Amino acid sequence: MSLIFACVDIPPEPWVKAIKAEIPDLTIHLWPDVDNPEKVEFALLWGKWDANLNRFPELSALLSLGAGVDHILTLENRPPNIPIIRLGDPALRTGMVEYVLYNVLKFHRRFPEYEEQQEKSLWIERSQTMPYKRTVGIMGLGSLGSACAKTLVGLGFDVIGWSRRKKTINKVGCFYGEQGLGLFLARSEIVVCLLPLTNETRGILNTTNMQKLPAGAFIINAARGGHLIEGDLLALLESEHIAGAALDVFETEPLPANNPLWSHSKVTVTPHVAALVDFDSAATVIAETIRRSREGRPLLNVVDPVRGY
Ligand code: NDP
Ligand code: OXD
Repeated sequence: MSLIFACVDIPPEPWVKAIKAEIPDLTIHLWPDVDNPEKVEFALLWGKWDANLNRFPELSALLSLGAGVDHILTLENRPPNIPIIRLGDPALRTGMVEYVLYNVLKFHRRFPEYEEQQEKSLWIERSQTMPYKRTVGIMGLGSLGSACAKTLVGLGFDVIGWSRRKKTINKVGCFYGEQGLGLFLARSEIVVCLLPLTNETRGILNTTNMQKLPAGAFIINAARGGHLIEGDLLALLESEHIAGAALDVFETEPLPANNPLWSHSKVTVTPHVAALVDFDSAATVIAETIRRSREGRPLLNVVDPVRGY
């Protein structure tokens, strides 16, 4: 039994070590070096690449090295009918809550304005808004979105959320479906995108939708670059309808040096690091998938390829 590690730009050594510590008898091949393709049962995948997985006739699961699976669903030669597993690493929730909290508090407490003042040695006291008077809207109430929503509720924010299906989360105003989107956006003073990238959600942060946000709203995108139309955001920052943005993900990554977002005074750029996996906890989750598959037990975190997440 073996696993093929096929992750673009990810150094394999720490992964091999962490997974082998969990399952010592698992052979791990590094793409493209495989002597016995017919023995490969699992593929651990990340990034955009053109590898043909049909080389492995005995594949029994495609495992994502991250929570997102858009990179697997868009693989040109994806073998059909093989379960796709998203990474349910608890470290991702921790990291995402920290990233979202940091940026929500930054915008809520007007830190971009104080940073600008400091550059000019200006001592100006700005008004402070109580968190219960600040509405934070979370797009996507899944594993990451609901963890962020609950943390923000704990700090006293007025939290609303938007999902595909109806949801109930204590103290979170839940909107859902296309019919709920407009009402959700109209109230979101700080909007956080934590949606998966699917045919339905691609380009969702466009001019039409961002114009529905209250004037002076802030955008936090920690999901996928494909959710946000960068040109639309730049125009709305220019018109001051959007007051600022924290962006962790981009249509093209790494973000090209000549992209205007890098130097925009109202935009904070981070290099897709909002939530990073932890080798040890991720390896435990990966090993659990492999054991379940070997033992014929139901797999966890299985993706619905039609739904796209
Ligand atoms: P989940 O699959 O747990 O949750 C997805 C949520 O989005 C669900 O609430 C789902 O609704 C909602 N959703 C999906 N499609 C729609 C739609 N068409 N309309 C409204 N709501 C929709 O995902 P995670 O929380 O684990 O992760 C979200 C994304 O975050 C990942 O797909 C990945 O792209 C990104 N990510 C980014 C990281 C980073 O470092 N920047 C790190 C980790 C993840 P419902 O509840 O009704 O099903
Ligand atoms: C993920 C990511 O999907 O890091 O886990 O983007």
